[in-house]
Amino acid sequence: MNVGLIWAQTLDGVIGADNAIPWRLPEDMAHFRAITLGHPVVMGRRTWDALPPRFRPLPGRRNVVVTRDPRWAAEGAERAGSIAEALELAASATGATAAAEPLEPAGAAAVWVIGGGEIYRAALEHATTLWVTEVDTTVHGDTYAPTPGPTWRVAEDSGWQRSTSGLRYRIRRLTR
Ligand code: VY7
Repeated sequence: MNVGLIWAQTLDGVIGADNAIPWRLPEDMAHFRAITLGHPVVMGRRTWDALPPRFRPLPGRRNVVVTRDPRWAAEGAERAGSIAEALELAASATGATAAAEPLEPAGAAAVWVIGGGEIYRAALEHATTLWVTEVDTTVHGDTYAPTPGPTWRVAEDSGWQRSTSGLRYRIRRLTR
C-alpha cells in the first residue's frame, strides 16, 4: 500500500501553534483537498479536534483517528490505537495490497497521513510520498514538520507562487 504524508510548513518547519495552522493559504487548502479526496485520511486525535466541527469528518474520505484512549469515539471517525493499526485499517477497506500500485498517478497514495507533528514523525518510515507546501513566512509555533532524510528526492516543484492572501508558497512532491 502506498502511504503518503501531506503537510504545510513555514521555512523554519513550523506546522502549528496552539492546535491551529498559524496562516491562511486558500491555494494550499485546495491542494490538500484535491490530493486527499477519495482516499482514507489518517490523523492524530489533536488534529481531529483542530478541524472546524462543520468539516468533521472530512467529507468524501474515510477518517481514521489515532489515539491511545481506547474509549475515544466520534461520529464519522474510526479509531486506531497506533499508526500501524491505522494504516492497516485504512488499507483494509480500499482493497489495497502490500505492493505499490503502479497504475496510481504520480503523487497519488492509497492513504494520506494528514497530521500532526507526532503522527508525521511516527508515519514517516512507512511513507513513499510526501507533499510538502512551504510557506514563506515566519511565525511562532509549537509543532514542527518531520525531517525527511537523505533518501528523499524532489520529484515535482511548483516553484514559488504568490497566494491571493499575499504570502509566497511552493508545493513540492518528494519520493524515495
Ligand atoms: C485542515 C481545515 C482547517 C481549517 C479550516 C478548514 C497541507 C493542509 C493540511 C491540513 C491544510 C487544513 C479546513 C480545509 C480542507 C477542506 C475542509 C476544510 C477539505 C495538510 N498541505 N495543507 N489543512 N478545511 N495536512 N497538508 O486546512 O483543514 O479538504 O474538504
